Amino acid sequence: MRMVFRWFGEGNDTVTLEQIKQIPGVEGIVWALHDLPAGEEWPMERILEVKELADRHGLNIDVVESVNVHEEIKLGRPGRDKYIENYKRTIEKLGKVGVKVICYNFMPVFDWIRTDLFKELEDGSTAMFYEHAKIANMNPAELVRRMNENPELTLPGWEPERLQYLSTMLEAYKDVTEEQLWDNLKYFLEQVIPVAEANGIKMAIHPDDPPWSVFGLPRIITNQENIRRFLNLVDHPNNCITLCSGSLGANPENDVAAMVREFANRIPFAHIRNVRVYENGDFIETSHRAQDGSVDICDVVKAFHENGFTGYCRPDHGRHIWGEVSRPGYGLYDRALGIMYLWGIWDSLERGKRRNGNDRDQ
Ligand code: DNO
Ligand code: MN
Repeated sequence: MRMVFRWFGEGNDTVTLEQIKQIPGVEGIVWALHDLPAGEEWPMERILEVKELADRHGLNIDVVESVNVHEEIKLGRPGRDKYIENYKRTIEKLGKVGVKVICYNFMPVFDWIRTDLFKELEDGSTAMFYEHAKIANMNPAELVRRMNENPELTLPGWEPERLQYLSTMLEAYKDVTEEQLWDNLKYFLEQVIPVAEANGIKMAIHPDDPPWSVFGLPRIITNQENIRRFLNLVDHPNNCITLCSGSLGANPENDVAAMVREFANRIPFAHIRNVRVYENGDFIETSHRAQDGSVDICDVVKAFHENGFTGYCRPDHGRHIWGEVSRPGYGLYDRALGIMYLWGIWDSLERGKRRNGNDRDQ
């Protein structure tokens, strides 16, 4: 298991590269050019800037998250070919500087959705929270109207430029079925996977978060069966997934460890974090510890270990603790604690394996 840490870039993150380097066992940053709009080809000078900075701190840049997919591609519109060409050029450039994994997602319009970014917990820490009824009862058209009148009603994680096009986008997706989204994903993969292979890169799709349809928009990377279907769309070793235990774990029907066991050879990158899921469908992001949430993190790590996992792993989100002020979910403290928990499980499994091996030798 190779530990990496998401970093949003100079001037765009409260965490420094010096701090990241001091977390035990962290070897690289998970990065992107966050200011570039989806669909644009990434300039080589900008990529090299990040590489030089990371090199100077002894960190690698092997994992990129995300090269975002333009909506025209997800919508399957004729304009998509131009954006797919740009995507291919970006893959080639990233391959040249040694990137090994590109994480992306195929969620229409929105990335992850939460209703509260700083929900207070009993111990005074705060975490990201999803209130099921709030989203389920929201009519998107009504929502857009209210948000336009009242910008503070905006839901967290919604980028301003997306908000602007929100009504147009919701309208555009009105007739896009799940089956069409599958077709559009296949079309995209058939073009980019050969380029990824030629450049030594694994494309790793991130599951939908939460893993169900929101605002009537189709969502397809949601459960074990659909991930199986995804991997068979283009059955190729470079067509892979990012296994995110927190996203998939928000649906209690998802057995995350079972997914690790089934898809092990197609998981080059893992996000390991915990969520506490309530009966009414609400969920909150908790500490990584198995006892604190609904996902059996010990079993998830064990499943990776059993399969000799040599891919990259990051702790994904954390709570906000000890008074730290950071971007939601991306503080230093709780993610660093999460890493130490993951290493604790991993290292004891490694010791156990070695001990058993020695026993057999004697
Ligand atoms: C949620 C996060 C996501 C992820 C993107 C990847 O679990 O990891 O925001 O970064 O969906 O494209
Ligand atoms: Mn994730």
